[in-house]
Amino acid sequence: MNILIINGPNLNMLGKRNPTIYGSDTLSDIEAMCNNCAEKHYASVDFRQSNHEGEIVDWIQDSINRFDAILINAGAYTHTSIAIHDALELFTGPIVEVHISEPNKREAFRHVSFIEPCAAHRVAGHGAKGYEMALEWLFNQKQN
Ligand code: CA2
Repeated sequence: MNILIINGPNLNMLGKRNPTIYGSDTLSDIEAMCNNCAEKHYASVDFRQSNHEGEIVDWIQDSINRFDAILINAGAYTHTSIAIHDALELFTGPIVEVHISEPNKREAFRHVSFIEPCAAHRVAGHGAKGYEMALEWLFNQKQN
């Protein structure tokens, strides 16, 4: 199983600011955690981050027929991007939406997700560990 992991804007700042909301793990720590988890399941992950909406749309389009699943933390684009929503609709494999915090328990403008209608599963509010939980969910699907 080959999984594309997409991280949206500002997630490159993880572990460097706002530890009370997002914890102290850096994005590199999360990448290492995802690689370890995938290895245990004889799977591979391609872990990426971008601050640019169009680049994320390009990655999703290019992932069609190249990846079995997408795990996405679209950051603030979660709440604004119809373009990312439309690109995800083209992908036929499972999509998992991940958030470090629980946006539904924060400001009202974070309560809308344009990713959610495209996702087979959502993990939010579990910190960096949520990425591992999302991967484990995907691996369990494969067995069912
Ligand atoms: O909880 C999440 O994972 C979010 O996707 C994070 C986004 C936020 O806009 C979403 O509502 C929820 C923000 C990521 C910004 O990450 C930072 C990390 C450290 C310092 C500053 C920003």
